[in-house]
Amino acid sequence: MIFNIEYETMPREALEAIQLRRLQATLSRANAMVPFYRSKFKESGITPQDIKSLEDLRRLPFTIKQDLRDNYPFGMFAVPMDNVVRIHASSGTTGQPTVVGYTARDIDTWAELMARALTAGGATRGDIIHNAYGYGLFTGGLGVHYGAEKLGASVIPVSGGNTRRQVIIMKDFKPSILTATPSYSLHLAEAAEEMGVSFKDLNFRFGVFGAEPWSESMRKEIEEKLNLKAVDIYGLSEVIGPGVSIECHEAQKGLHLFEDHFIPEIIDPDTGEPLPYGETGELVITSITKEAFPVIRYRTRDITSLNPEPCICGRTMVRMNKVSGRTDDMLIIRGVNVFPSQIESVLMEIEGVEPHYQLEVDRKENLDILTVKVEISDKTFSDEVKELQRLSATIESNIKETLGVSVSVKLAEPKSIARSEGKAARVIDRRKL
Ligand code: DLL
Repeated sequence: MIFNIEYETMPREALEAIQLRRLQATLSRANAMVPFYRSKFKESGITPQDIKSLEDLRRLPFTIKQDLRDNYPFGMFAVPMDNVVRIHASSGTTGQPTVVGYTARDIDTWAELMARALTAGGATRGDIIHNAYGYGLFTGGLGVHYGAEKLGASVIPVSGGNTRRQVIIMKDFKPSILTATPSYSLHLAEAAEEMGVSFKDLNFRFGVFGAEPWSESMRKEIEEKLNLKAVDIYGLSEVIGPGVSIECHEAQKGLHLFEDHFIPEIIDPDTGEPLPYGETGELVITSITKEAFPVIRYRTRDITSLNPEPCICGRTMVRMNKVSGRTDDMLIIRGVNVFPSQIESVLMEIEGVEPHYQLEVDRKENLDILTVKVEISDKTFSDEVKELQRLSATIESNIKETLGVSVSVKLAEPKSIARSEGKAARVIDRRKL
């Protein structure tokens, strides 16, 4: 570790003192510069000066995605526009895009965080990073890119897409680290196989996968198919982009959250009440060093829990468990709550099934119907009809047993489900059409 090791292994008391100081400065700036925060604070009868301890943070109101949309595009910026050097935006697939800005110092902070993240994942200066996160308004590509350069590694800015060319680059340049969404990494593996390139002959040591939920079983699948160690990275554009938290390569268990820049809380998504360490709920983040776009008690909608136990790697920062999904991706099927990643977990444990699936939700006669469409392997595809019926029945009963929900299963031909070049679209909810 070469970056700010003193923060990552700091005793809690010292860390909290830094957090409080940075929080107070952020609140004052937000209050002075962002009309939205000023009126929110006023409404709740709180001034930044009232926040005298980290516990006081709970007295502040939440910020939600709709607040960012209401202030589209630049209304939440806390610096004059001539201090903003970069703008990113979310894709807006679930409504109006949210727009975020960075000062030159923010870009530097982000690069430093990503360098720390890559270091925790196991990267060093000598590594060659094949960066297949999309470059553009999405924060994945440029986020990894700046971090890799800050670290001194060599980055290949290949972005997403043009998959066959990526395989040739992997073969010829011999990168040692792959950065991509988990779903795109499987697409790369498939393309390589079609081109007669084996990951066993490539040089990858590990991969840094994130930007979408992926289960532990998917991790196993990726590690096997790509012949590398897979670590999970988390982030969101509203908070900074990738680099909010990452697993260390030593433990691969829980994502260390960079608490010198972000204060995490877990709340009950229904009541907004804070939950203690260990309990699962919605992650809320307050940024404490961002200049252009600070967020105060931002409700991420991501479901996870926090673990304060020290890690075998030596970092003392709190760990987030793997995000199981977003509150708005949760399917409620006849009263049962299901996350796509839970279905994924069950599917990946079944022989003959490929890691490509889609969930279709319909409503018939006032009943929710969930259809799990999953690809089968070439070998299974040539099996007798009776065998396929048995496989279908096994999937249905395993899902029913594990998640308590009845689904109907459609076995799909190999390579028939659309591949993603970024975040996979796992759910088609026709109830919303
Ligand atoms: O996805 C930033 C990112 C880029 C993270 C590359 C990691 C790697 P957004 O496009 O704003 O930013 O989407 C953020 O994606 O609120 C989560 O719902 C989801 N997400 C991100 N990382 C993970 C992860 C980027 N490791 C939204 N596991 C977040 C599960 C994730 N979900």
